[in-house]
Amino acid sequence: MIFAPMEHFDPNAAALPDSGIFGLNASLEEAAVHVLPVPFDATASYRKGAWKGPDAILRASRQVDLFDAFTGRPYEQGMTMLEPDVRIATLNRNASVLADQVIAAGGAHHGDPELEEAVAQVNEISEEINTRVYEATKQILAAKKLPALVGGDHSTPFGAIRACSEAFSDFGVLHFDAHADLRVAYEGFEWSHASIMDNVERKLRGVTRLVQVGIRDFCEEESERISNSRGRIVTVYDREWSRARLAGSGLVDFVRLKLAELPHNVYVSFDIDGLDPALCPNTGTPVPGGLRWDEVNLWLEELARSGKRVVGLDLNEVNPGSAADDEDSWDAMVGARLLYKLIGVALMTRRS
Ligand SMILES: [Mn+2]
Repeated sequence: MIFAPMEHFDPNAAALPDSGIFGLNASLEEAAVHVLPVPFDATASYRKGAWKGPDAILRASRQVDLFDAFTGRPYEQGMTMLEPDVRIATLNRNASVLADQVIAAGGAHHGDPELEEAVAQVNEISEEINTRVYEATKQILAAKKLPALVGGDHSTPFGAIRACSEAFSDFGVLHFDAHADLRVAYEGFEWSHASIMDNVERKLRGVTRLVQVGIRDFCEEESERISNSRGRIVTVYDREWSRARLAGSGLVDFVRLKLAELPHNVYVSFDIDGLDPALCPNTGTPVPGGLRWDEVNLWLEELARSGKRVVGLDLNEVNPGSAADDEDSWDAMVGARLLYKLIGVALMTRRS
């Protein structure tokens, strides 16, 4: 494929159908942002399909307007989506067959040796995904690029968060989600999408603080975990957020106070189900409530103004649903716009 050099690129024109992410044709060297696709959703416990997220977002991204009233011209710094690691598709197929048996049985806690073996194999595959994502992210960081992972389910970014936590000191995670994701080995899967922040909190010493936003679905154990975390986990429950909104309180000040809890270097992990499900109707585990589009923009724009530095990010659980292959789904259109905003904000924070 022949790439048009960046200086001949017209940001006002329609994207070519075979162009790269957001219609850009930046080379690996030119691009400040390397988008890492991880089409894996084997531990999805409810509705499958997030493995199709990277491809659906790539297609829908060509429709996103490149000029943004807040972030300006982030495209000028170049963005490219890396070729998917073919091994991940194989791992996803193998793990999904095994995981489906376990999920259908309601987990492997009944002592059934066959199910226990299936869980052990899924855990092994997840570890391989973690290693591959970790190595890929380390390479992106070594090249001084911004890593932006696109899942896949929410188990996929662990390796990316690990790599960033090792590369930066004074480091924390800003986590948008409907779910607290603090379950210990959900359904027996050590690396479940529902356990990502449990793994981050327990296994990554470099993560000094976790700030969660949009949270409205959690179990009692998770709630106690947050309360007993001595401030290491700061959870902005959706209930608290919506009450502030309904009371007409100053949401800008509210957001600033919560962002001030983050360390200087921030990794943003964005599960799209943190949004109102009207914006992501096909996501794996939708929950009523959540952030409206203008509200998520408020969070991200205040993050850009906060003086913090975004060193890595992910967008996960975007499921295009049953849209035909030649038709973009609403979920993917929202996902592509959200990804562009996340990247634009991250680039703004790296400039200073
Ligand atoms: Mn979630």
